[in-house]
Amino acid sequence: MQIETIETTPIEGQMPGTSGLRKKTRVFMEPRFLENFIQATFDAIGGGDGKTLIVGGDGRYFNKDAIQTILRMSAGNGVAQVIVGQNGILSTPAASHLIRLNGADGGFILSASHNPGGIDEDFGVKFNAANGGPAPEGLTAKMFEATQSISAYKTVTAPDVDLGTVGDVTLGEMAIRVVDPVESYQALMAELFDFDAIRALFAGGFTMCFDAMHAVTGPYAKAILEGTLGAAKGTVVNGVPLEDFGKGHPDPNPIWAKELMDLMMSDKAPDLGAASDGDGDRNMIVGRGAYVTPSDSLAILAANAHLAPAYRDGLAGIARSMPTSPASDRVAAKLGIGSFETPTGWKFFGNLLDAGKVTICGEESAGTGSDHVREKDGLWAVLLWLNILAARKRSVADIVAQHWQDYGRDYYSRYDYEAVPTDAANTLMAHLRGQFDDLLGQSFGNMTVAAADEFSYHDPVDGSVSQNQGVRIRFEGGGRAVFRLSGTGTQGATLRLYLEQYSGMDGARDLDTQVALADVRAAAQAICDMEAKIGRTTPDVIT
Ligand code: VG1
Ligand code: CO
Repeated sequence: MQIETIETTPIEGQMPGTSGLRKKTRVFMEPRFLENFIQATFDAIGGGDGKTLIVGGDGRYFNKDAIQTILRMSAGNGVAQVIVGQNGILSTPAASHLIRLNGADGGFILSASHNPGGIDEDFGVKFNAANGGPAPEGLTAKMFEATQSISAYKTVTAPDVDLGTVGDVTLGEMAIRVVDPVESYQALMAELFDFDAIRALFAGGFTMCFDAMHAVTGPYAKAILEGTLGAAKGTVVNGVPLEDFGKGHPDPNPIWAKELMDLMMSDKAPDLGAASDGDGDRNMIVGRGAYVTPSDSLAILAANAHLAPAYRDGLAGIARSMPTSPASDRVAAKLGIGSFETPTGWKFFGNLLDAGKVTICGEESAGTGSDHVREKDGLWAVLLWLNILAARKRSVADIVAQHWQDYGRDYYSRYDYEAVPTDAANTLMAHLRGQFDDLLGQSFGNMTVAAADEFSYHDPVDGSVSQNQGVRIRFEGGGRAVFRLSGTGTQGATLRLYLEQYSGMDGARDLDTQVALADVRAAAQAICDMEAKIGRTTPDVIT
């Protein structure tokens, strides 16, 4: 098969964000857009010669076409072998596992995660490295550089490869192995958790609703929860992946998984409610009448992880992204293990996990994971919760309440302001950055500023420094506001305002979250001069 070199010119805007390159689907479908980015990735990793890659995606619109392009370009770039999920399906954590299991050189994951899918919605490409984790900043910088100087890409002319059947095929000299997307992931979960105990839990009448949101976790959740663990048929809802996710936002939070939330707050609620996102790396956990914030979930999972076989010997350490509440820090302190604060995005956990400094990581955006892969893992979090519930034989609400009693409560909420004109968002951030010194000791309503700065991360493993990772304002009395601009949006800027208030050990633990955060919210909005800078204070989404 003849390798073809096709001339091209750089296309603007191919800088990967928090989690890969994410754009409107129609942008990805423009001539050479995907090709340029894929070739730039090959160029950044020193070419494809002799390499083994994993390829798969979350099944959204354009997934199959993009995979065929990537297969042809892999053959054009001399790749030796590609392992691809049947019908092009792989969840992000399953792809991470396949990279590690097969000693692959990396992998392409096609997904815009929690963003909606469809021809008029969003698409994305992530490249994960040989450790199974998202490309670190050094690599994404190289990829971006390559997009700016690209002059040609390599491909082959060939008909589409049949990805519908598990087995081995070839594309020219390149071997392609089509694998069941669930099989090896399920085997890994069976190693980590006490499946017998979870089976006994379900056999004893425990009920659950898992909302796969018409996204990639449907087949995984059905096989594991209903198939292997004996959960009742119908436990998994919206379990068939659709190209447009049934026109929903596959984002597992109380807003976009509202049906599940309503069920869990009703008198028909099962014992556990859970949901995952487009590509299967996020999770939402709700008990009967009790929503668990992702920051609390991380802390509770860390505090109870020893109840699952994989973590029986304890944790090496815990890492959380900076905007995530410090609830997990308190657990680390009690356990006498290290705690780390990283910038937003899973790529920053990779070094800590590889170096064995941490075992469990999490983000406020509903991402939790461990050293079993190098991605956050939605179903893993659900299974760890199930394992803990099976061991402790208490309700989710009880476990959360007990945790707050032992550690105090971190009230937490995130406000998202979407499609803000980019200039206005930048002006607001500049305004914040310009007043750090003046803010110290100033009062806004009931809140007095104790510290104000911008987060820079010094990676303790490789010494790299990542600047401008978000503005932090700490208030006296345990309040905090964090401001940052999203790196996953596809329209204008998304301003994220993260609010938290610690109850202390003796404070009220049963307040309504928004009531508990009213003072810190008012102070935060005053400090950034929100109304004047972006023309509104009411967010699009509150989680
Ligand atoms: C968001 C979240 C971040 C998460 C990222 C990718 O980024 O805040 O915590 O890691 O999405 O998640 P941002 O820059 O928009 O705030 V997903 O499920 O794409 O893989
Ligand atoms: Co995701």
